[in-house]
Amino acid sequence: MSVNSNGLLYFEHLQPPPSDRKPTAQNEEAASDSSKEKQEDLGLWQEKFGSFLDIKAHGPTSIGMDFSLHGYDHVYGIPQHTETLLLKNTSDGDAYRLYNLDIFGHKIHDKIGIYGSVPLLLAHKPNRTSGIFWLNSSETLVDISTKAVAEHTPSRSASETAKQRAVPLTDVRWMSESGIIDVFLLMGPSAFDVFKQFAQLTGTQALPPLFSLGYHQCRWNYEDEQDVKAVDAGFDAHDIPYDVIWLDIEHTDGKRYFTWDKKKFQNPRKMQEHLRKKKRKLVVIVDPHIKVDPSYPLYAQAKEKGYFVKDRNGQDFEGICWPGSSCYLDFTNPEVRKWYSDQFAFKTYKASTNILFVWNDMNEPSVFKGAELTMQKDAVHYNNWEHRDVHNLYGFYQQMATAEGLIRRSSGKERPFVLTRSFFAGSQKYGAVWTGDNTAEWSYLKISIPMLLTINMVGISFCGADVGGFIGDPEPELLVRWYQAGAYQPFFRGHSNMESKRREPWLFGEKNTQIIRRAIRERYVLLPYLYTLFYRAHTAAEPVMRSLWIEFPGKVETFDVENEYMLGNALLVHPVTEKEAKTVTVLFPGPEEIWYDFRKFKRVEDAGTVKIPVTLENIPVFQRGGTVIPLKTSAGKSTEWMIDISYELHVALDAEACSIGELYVDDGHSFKYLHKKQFLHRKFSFNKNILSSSCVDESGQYHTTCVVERVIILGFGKQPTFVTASAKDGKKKEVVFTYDMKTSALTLENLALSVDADWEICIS
Ligand code: MIG
Repeated sequence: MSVNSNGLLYFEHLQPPPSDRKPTAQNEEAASDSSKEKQEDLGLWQEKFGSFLDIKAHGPTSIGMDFSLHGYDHVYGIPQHTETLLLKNTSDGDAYRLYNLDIFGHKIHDKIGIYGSVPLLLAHKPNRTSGIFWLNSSETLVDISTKAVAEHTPSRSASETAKQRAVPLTDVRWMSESGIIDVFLLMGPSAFDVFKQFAQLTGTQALPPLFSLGYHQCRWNYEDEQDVKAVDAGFDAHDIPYDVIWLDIEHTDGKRYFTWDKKKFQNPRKMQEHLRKKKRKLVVIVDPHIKVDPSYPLYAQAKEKGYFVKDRNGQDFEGICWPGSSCYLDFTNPEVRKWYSDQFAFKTYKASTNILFVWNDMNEPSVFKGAELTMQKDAVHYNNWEHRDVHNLYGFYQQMATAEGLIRRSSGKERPFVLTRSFFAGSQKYGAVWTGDNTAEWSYLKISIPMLLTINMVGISFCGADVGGFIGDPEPELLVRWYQAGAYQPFFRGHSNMESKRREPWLFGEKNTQIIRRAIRERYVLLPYLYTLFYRAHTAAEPVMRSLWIEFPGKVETFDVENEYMLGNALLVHPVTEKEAKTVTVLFPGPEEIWYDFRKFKRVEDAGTVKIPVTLENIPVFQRGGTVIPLKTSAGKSTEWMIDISYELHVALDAEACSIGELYVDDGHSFKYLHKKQFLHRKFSFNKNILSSSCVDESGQYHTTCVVERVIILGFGKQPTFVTASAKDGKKKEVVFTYDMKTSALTLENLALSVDADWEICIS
């Protein structure tokens, strides 16, 4: 990698405003006057944007720099855009823009920034990954140009002639509106090294409470307590697991967050007690704009304490949002964050209980009638930072304060769950993100995969897209396909717009209900694996959802694949994103890899690109040979109903008839795994016809009565004669088994092997 090889390193020299040019109220008037001459007086100290005037208190500020990536022609990262996984050449179009915006009905294949930004770019060539982290939270543009250059190889001996060959080169140019050049070059050499290096700078994924990996049911809006109860009961009536029901902005008293609409929610505490008995949770929305209303305590207090963002004249910045005239809390101020997090205390947030968790929306921040629907850049934050300097951090800080609030209300004991729409580098420490207002069309289902892969690549594993598509009404087939895709993505929530028709999973006929039920149940059964992956994300910065190239860094054919991905290192997922699909074309990286159908256990015959037949029921998911996946033997009504359900291991053999995998278990909700080391981290390995369970981390201990009940070994070559199981220093006992000649799957039943003890299964 070389820096400034195109000579594009630059920075504005800060200069005192010439006294005759100093921006004043008069000049401002003058500028809004169309007289060109007067406008030029202020030169670069102001800018007009539509009807908005941006006065630059510090004058012109901008910085930029270029990087050349030698040998690379695949670059990724810098979310969030509705774009392909592989970043495109920008030389004949728009640059990628990083500027958090609320764009309702955003278009597909657009380089304008939406909602969140992470200024991390990754570059990959065979077996080598590098990263560039441009730490700047002002509006940023990234230009990318990939080309082939001639490389001259001098002759090594008299007999050899000098050679010319074409090698790829990618130039990346970063430009930011303000701030300093603060850039980190992450040298890998592997993608996993880059993830670790980035995590050292920005933190790792917070370990989610287990319930939040279940299915979430959301809508704008669930109307009232009766509606909530009825939807909750609908899940039981249709035997569909779910963990969380959500309340959007209409649950509040006039969009005053932390309050309840007294007519629709007369007894929110009782409603939560009802959900608690069902072992389920509630998530409510809490937006950052605060209604201008002196009788609203939150507004009155924040006003009095000076906690709002100011306009350039030092008054509280006022914008229009859901509640009408609103002020915006200045989350960049640590004192404001502390105060805000105190608002989540049970005694302060009336009728909130410990099953209530939080959703932060509109935190780009969204300002109706603002320039590009956001806050003016010349608004002023804590310590006199202009909004232009910190824009992309606004949502990050709100989520930080919210997560701290939820931790603090539990006296530091419980893990928070906070979903945010806006994000920045490091948001992974505070919870989950989603991709905002997508549309109920096939193309949005398709683009959600590269969008989520990109977000995962920059540290934020816990992300998802609204299942079904937020805007509009999905045809039933699309809804079904979206559930099947979402079931194998990190954050799994169905959500729909106010104008959309109701969309609870049982409203589309018995057949579709059944298929959706099956997809959600597959998700619940898979949770031990998913939770283990989140533990790896939390402790080792490994993304949960991975583009193929991350797992197969030497295989060029995987570098631009964005219609399938790996969930951890063991599952290959290829969601169906075409209407009326009869087949999907799956790329199975090979040839040394072996792949098995995750549900039918049968080995995939050929490597490479294979046409797999599908029906509406199928989710094309494949297990990689050499891996062990822990599952539950069945699903329950919610994650909490499943605590005692036993485990099942899927042991998929590789070419050497070996495999290896892990299981992480803890109480699923507290910080005891951290402070009291109450967890289990187990390893399962299969070698020479022996499957053994051992401990990965001796420092952790956790008691569970759960057992491993069933083991399915995929790709077992022959019918065994005898199978025994033994605890490390205990008695051997014979195991009941069945062998399926057609699939070569060997099933061992009624094992009752402790999860928290060492044991061995020998097959002869
Ligand atoms: O502009 O709170 O993306 O999920 O339902 C609409 C109402 C405001 C936008 C969010 C969407 C949410 C909606 N919000």
